[in-house]
Amino acid sequence: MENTRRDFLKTASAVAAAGTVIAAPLAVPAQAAAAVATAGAVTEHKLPPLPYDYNALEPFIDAETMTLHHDKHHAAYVKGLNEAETKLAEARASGDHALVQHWSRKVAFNGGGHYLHSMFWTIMAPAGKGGGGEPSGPLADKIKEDFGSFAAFKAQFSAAAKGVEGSGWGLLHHRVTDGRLIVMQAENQQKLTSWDCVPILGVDVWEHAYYVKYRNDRAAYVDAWWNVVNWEQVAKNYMPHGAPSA
Ligand code: MN3
Repeated sequence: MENTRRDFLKTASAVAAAGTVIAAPLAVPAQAAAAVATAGAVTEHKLPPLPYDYNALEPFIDAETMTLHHDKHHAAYVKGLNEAETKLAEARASGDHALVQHWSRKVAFNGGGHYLHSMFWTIMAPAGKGGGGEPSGPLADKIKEDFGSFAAFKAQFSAAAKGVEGSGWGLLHHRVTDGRLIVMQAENQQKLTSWDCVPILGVDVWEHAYYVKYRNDRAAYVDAWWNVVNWEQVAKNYMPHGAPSA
């Protein structure tokens, strides 16, 4: 115990000493630059490939929409997230707190976009080849328990998705605090979130998700979208969290 404490103190003083040296910019500029880079280390996010062809979800979601949505829109969120995290690290390192707030907002928006789109591609599959139908197993049981029936869940989820004000998402969450499944809306990519909720299913209701084929008829798009829901993947998204222990 005493040794550990002594080692810690020794390490701490070594760090303090190193900090003193690094703080002298003219003496060791290379180390100073390295210290800043370490403090702001960021992960590079990458656009995940679509798990199927662009036209695989036809006729319910058209190839042109899928191409633009994945290659342009999702790619822009990934780019925006990488930029925002880099700028945020720079703002923190320079102590510019006004910019910390600005880039934090950009991280939340673009990070939300990257996360939700990454999930969105995987919870869809070609109709009749993994897409459509109803869930089975523990997820089906839980939907019945929390909503009364699959039809009741579907009606509630559809209403939430169709009713999003402006751009956003209809989402099915697993609430980790009590294990319940709940339907919520999200505005943009990150607003109206609840901290104890993990999304396991979502439908993008931004106009870019449906306007090419469905024009202004969001309701028709949402109704058609059920034909390509990949329930096997949704069940996988649900299972890691599991039911809370009684
Ligand atoms: Mn989108």
